[in-house]
Amino acid sequence: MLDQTQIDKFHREGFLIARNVVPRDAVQALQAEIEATIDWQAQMLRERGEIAEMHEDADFLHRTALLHAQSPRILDPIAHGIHTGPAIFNLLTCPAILDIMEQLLGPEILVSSIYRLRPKLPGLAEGVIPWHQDSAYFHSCADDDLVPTFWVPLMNATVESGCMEVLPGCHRKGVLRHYWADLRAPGLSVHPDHMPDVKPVPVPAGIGDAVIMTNLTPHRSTDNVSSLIRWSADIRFNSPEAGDYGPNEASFLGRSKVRPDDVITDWREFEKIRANHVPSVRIDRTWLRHDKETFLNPEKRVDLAR
Ligand SMILES: O=C(O)CCC(=O)C(=O)O
Repeated sequence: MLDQTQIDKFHREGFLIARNVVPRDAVQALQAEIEATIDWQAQMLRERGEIAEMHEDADFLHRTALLHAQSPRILDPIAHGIHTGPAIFNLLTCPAILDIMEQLLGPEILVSSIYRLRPKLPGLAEGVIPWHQDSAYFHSCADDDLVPTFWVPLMNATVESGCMEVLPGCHRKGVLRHYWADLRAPGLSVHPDHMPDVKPVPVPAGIGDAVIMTNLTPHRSTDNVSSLIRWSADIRFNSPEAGDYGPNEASFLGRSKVRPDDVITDWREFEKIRANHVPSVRIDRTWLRHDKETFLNPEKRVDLAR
């Protein structure tokens, strides 16, 4: 649980580093589930001749990078919210996390459709995430609602390995203008002419910690210049009032006083909900591509900084 000082700081600055709030066994179980998924994918890729060396002795912080050097498809089963399983479900519904969300959102809690596992591989340009607000990716129905991100490091995330960086206090500025930056992995970036003039704050975090941010908090993560994979999970929550802001994937009820029978308690049910989801709305935002956008000072474009 958060104390009142932490809650006040979260609302004032738009982010909070909460220490020792994620049970370590939940993190360890997710690490093991990811390792098993990567191993299964590696075996499949070896059978297809795409991977020659399995690197079975390499650990969680190294193996995926060694396999990725042979085939980028090693990441397919964990990319873009595809991964389901008991450990990710247990993290998404972890009582200690939902208790904190209840403090921020009240008793009706949807586990957001948008959750991601992120292996930021050492030196890989695709892992660089430019300054953005999560709302820039969302349907605008949630612009006035709080959709906290709970960013959970699955290792000791340092500045060197590319931890989160935030712009404090800027969540009060509404949705800033973004554009589709020309990076190796397509990503939205705050338009440089609309970038708040605020000093960035790096937020290193270790196992058990969480970085909690609002959907309007500008944040980014830079290069991983360490030799370790920076593993993290970003999971989100909202009250039902926020509407279907991430219609491409399925959300589910994580806690409820009004509809307790509809709360999902079994990971297999969660897996079915994710697999059977049919998008019903289209995201209503249209940001310009880097080649169509205009810039007062083109040198500040992040896509030129590759
Ligand atoms: O983990 C990262 O590097 C980026 C995470 C992020 O942008 C997010 O959680 O919205």
